[in-house]
Amino acid sequence: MTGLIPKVDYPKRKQPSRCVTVCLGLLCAVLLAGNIGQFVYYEIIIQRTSADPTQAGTNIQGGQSSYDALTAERTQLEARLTNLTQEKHQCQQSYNSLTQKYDQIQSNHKNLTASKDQLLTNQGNLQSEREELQMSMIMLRENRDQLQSNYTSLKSNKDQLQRSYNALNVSKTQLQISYSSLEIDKEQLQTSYNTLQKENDQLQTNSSNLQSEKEELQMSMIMLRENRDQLQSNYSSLESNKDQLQRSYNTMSVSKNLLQISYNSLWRDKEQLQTSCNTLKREKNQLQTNYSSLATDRDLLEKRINKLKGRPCQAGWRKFDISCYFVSNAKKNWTLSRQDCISKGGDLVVIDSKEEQVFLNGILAVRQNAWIGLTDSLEEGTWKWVDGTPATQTFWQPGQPNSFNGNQDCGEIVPKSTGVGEWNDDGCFSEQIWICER
Ligand SMILES: [Ca+2]
Ligand SMILES: [Ca+2]
Ligand SMILES: [Ca+2]
Repeated sequence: MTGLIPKVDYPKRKQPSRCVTVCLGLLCAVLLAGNIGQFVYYEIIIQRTSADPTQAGTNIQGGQSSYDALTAERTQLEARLTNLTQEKHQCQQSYNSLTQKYDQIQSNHKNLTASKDQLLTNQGNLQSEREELQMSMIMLRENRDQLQSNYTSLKSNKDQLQRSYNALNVSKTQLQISYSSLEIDKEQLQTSYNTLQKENDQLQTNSSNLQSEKEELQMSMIMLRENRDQLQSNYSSLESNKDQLQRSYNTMSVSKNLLQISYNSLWRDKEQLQTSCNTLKREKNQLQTNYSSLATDRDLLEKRINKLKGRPCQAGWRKFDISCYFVSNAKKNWTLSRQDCISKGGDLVVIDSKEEQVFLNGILAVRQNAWIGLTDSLEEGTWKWVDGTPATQTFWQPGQPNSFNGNQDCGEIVPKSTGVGEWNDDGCFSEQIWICER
C-alpha cells in the first residue's frame, strides 16, 4: 500500500521559498545601510567647509573638482538608488507574489495533510481488511485442501460408481428383455382380466336382479299373508254381520208389516187431505169472489164517504169529518141521553180517533162534563162503545176508571183547557149534558 501514494517531503519543498525570502531581506538591509552612509558622509563635508573659511579659499579649486566628482558620484548613486528602488519594488512584487504562492502552498499543504490523514485512516482500514482477507485466504486454502481431498475421494467413488453403472447397465438390458416379456404376459392377463370383469359384472347384475326379485317376492308374500289375515278377519266380521243382518231382517219384516198398516192409514189420510184440498180450493175461489165483491163495496163506500164529507149538518149540529155532532143544553142520565140521540137519528158519540177527541174537547167549556157512548154495564171492566166495538184508543184520567163504590159503569168526557181532554167513569144515573153523533 505504500507504493500507491508517493511520500512527499514537505520540509524540503518549503526550503527555496525560505531562501528567497532571506536573500531579499538581506538585500533590503544592505540598501538601507548604503543610504544611511551616504547621508552621513555629506553632512560631515558640509560642516567642515563652513567651519574653516580660510582654508576654503585655498581649497576652492580642489574642492570644486571634488564637488564635481562627488556630484557625478551622487548622480551615479542616485541613478543606482533609483535602480535599487525599482529592484526593491520588483523584489517587493516578487515577495508579494511569493507570499501569495506561499499561502496557496500553505493551504494546499493543509489540504494535503487532511488528505494524508484520511489516507492514513484508509490505510489502517485497508490493512485490517488485508489481514482479514489473509485470514480468509488461509481458511480458503484449508477449504481448498479439504475439497482437494474430497475431490480425490469422490473421484475414487466415481470410478467405483462407473463400474457399478456398467454392471447395472448389463442388468438393465437383461431386465429390459424380462420387462418386454412381462409386458406381453401382462397384456394377455389384462385381456383375461377384462373378460373376467365383464363376466363378473354380468353375474353381479344377475345377482342384483335376482336379489330384487327375491325381495319383491318376499314383500308379495308378506302382503298376501296380511291380505289372508285381513280376509280371515273380514270373513269373521261378515259372519257376525250376517247374523246381525238376519236379526235386522226379522226386525225389518215386523217393521214392514207395521209400515204397511201405517201406509194404508196414511193413504186414507191422503185421500181425506185431497178432499180437504179440493174443498179449500173451492173456498179460495169463493174468497176470491168475495174479495172482488168487497173491493167493489170498498169503492162504493169510498164514494159514499166522500159524499158524506160533503153533506151539510142540520141546524144546531156541528160538522167534523164525515159526522155531525149535537151537544145538548139539557141534563139527563146516561140512558135517557142515549134515547134522545137515537130519536134524533144518531147515537151517543163514539170516539175512535185522537182528532175526534181533540174536536170534542174544543167544543165543550171547562167543567162541562158530557156523556159519551162508552159503558161496561154488560161486563164490569170491559168497556165497549154503543156500536159494540171495544175501546182500544182511550183517554182515561189518571186513576180512572175506578168504578167508585162499584157503581160507575158509564163514560163521560172531562174537557180540559190544555191537552186533548180526558175520560172518567161515573154513575149512569147522574144527570148531565150529552153529545150525539150521526
Ligand atoms: Ca165517532
Ligand atoms: Ca163499572
Ligand atoms: Ca169514576
